Amino acid sequence: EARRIIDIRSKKDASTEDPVRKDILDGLRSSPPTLPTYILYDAQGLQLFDAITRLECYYPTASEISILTQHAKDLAASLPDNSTVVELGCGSLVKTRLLLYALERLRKKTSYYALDLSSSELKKAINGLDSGLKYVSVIGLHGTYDDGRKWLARARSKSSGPLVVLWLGSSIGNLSRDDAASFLSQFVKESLVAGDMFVIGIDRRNDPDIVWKAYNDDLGITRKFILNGLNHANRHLDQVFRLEDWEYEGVYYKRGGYHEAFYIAQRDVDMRGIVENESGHFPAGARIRVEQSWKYSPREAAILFDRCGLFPVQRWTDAAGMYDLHLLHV
Ligand code: AVJ
Repeated sequence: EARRIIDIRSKKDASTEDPVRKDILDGLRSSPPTLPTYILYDAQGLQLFDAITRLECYYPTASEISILTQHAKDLAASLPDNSTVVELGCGSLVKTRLLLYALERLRKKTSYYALDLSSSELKKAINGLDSGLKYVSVIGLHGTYDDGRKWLARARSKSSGPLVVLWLGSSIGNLSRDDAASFLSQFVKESLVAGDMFVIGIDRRNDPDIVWKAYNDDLGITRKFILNGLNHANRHLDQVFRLEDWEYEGVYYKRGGYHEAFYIAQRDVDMRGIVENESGHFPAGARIRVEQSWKYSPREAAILFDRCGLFPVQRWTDAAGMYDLHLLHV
């Protein structure tokens, strides 16, 4: 019997104008030019990302899995009874299932809501969980982070039970430090109350070579993942990107502590037909940024939480000291 998915996408997505197209064009016109990071996560992109998480070089997933394998029981025990757990970007649920099964073993009644952007991948993920769960209920939420935050605010006003927001995989790294602070603050202010909790997994500022290799694997899976974003963009832009015109490049900025993923023009590319004016012209070597992956030292993470009204409860780290899982309360 299939688990339920609730479509929480905001109405404007259903109107005639295409908001994804607008985001793409806005990004291309800005300087430096960018593409929205979420274009990486269509159904194909989610599958490629899942392949990345199985690469040996992509250590954040392995680190987070090792933390959860060791400490899921502690974490489950630290969450309130009868809580509503909402996960931002649940992906394949390989990691989350460790927590859900720990909650089940502790017989802790929990309503788990898995939010993601692709309903087909979401369906596979939630229906791949053990169908015999008695204490943990599982429901899918189809929408963006923004839709999720608004949904949570409504859930908050309807129920007085504790809310827990789960944000794994160092996805927070895709926001700049300031944007991460605003994003978390907005959740705290609009959707949560005192006693609610956040569980956040964050990659550390590790050895620059190791970080760079995590985003530049020998099999070229990351390259495929990033370049697939152009296929997704093409579905909203009348196929303006010719895939052979673009190549992937990853750069790690050691001082700032972030990795950037770019599309590099392989020859002179003219998209002025669709992006009017000079910003539609990309000479060979020109770059379009699609992703940043910010890393946090434990100190930087503490500063971030402090700015957002989140109080540290506990922190679990992997044996190699490369990754942290934070439990925080509002
Ligand atoms: C899932 C957003 C955390 O930025 O490390 C992996 C995505 N991009 N390889 C990251 C990603 C390239 C990943 N996050």
